[in-house]
Amino acid sequence: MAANDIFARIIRGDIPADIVYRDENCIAFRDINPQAPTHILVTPIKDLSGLQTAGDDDAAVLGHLMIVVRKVAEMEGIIESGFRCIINAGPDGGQEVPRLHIHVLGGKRLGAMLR
Ligand code: DGP
Repeated sequence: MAANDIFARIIRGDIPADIVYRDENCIAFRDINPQAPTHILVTPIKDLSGLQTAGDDDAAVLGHLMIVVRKVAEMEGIIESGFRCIINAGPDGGQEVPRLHIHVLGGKRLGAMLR
């Protein structure tokens, strides 16, 4: 059965989003609650509930997502200034939407997070 998470509904066009990139394997759109001047989510078309459920056969789609992150960063003009990618995975990772997605944040100097 096809997933019905909020991002699946954006992919299907059931609910609106500010889509900045789309191809046959993924979609990228602006986060509804941006944490930086640029805050874009890159998520696969394939139903994948998170990085925690990715299998060996998902290597190509995961690699593709990273290339799209780079393209989106170029489109947003943050390739030189820099950006941060975050994947929240599972409850302790703070994942709220049960579809694998990469947060792409930039447009300001982000504080250190890992200590
Ligand atoms: P995460 O915690 O990693 O699952 O992040 C989910 C992100 O999704 C969060 O930053 C807010 C964003 N979000 C949730 N619902 C919507 C929506 O309907 N539209 C858009 N554009 N973003 C959403």
